[in-house]
Amino acid sequence: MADHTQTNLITLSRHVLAEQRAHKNATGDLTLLLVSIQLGCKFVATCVRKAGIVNLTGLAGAENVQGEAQKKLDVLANEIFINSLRSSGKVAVMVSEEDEEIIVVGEQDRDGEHAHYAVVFDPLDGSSNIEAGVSIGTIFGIYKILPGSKGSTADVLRPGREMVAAGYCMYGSSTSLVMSAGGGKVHGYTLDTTIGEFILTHPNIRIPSRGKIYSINEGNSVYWDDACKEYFTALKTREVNGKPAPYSARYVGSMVADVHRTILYGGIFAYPADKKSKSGKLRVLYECYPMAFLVEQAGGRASTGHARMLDYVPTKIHERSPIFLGSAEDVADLEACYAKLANGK
Ligand code: P6P
Repeated sequence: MADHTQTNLITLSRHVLAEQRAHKNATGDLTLLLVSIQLGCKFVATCVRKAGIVNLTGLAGAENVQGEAQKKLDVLANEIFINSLRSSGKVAVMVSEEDEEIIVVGEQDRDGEHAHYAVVFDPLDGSSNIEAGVSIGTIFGIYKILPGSKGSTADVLRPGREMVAAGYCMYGSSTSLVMSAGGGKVHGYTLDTTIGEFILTHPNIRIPSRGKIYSINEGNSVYWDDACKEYFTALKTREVNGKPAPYSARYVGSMVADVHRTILYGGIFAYPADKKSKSGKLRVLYECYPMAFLVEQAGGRASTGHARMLDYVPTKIHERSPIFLGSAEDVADLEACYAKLANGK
């Protein structure tokens, strides 16, 4: 919790405003949008915290577009974010993991030409872990809509490098919001529930150039391609000065938790394409892109294995992609394995 003897708390709202002032021609629209997203995260955090008590973890009976049983918290989180984004007046179009089609915001909910953002989000990623009390999270990415657009899929079927901001909120032992609006700056905020504010706790996060941890679901190793097999075997059998020096394995199975640890400690997180998941499992728009954006802004690297993740252009809003992200040197080593495979060596 924030030290209340401190009389100069840097809240998320204050910090985002201060960052905005550094951009002379800033309209303040992105600031207000990020503040709306912050409200959604606070609201979802309270729902997650009380889920076990008020039996929110049970199945909602419905199924989401992925054909997965939708849990009550998923439904709640989705509605909360749609409402907080719509009420900001800054959003023209949204894509949610929980909705098959894009959500075009009605004119009555737009603040004129200030409604110039497209937001893609996974309202509650990792929700299959809810009952186990494992950290879960919200992931979001923000584009400026194309000139003259009224809000359509064209505003989001674009390279992730065109995003203007991205972030995630992890509902774990504490509630941590990590986000970036570019400029090589990634900041982390922790929710102080006693005052209901996110407090700046991790300014200017930088990911180590190389780590000592790898994070992948080894249960899928029978399905891996040769590049993955070569790379991860090398991490487990590596030696330093003739002595074994393997990387440690850490895998939560909740992307927000695994990526948060990777950003803070370094190393590599991977969800590859394999014989079972031909395009990988994670979704381009609202899982791969926001995390790749954050990792790059923090000085790391994010790849499909063959190319920069943020250069990929999706053709469908729920498209999947393989993804490898983390410390720049670790991801570069992984890409070298794919390059060898591609060159038939
Ligand atoms: P697997 C959670 O269901 C999720 O979408 C991500 O949060 C996580 O990284 C991945 O799937 C885990 O998938 O196949 O390892 O259980």
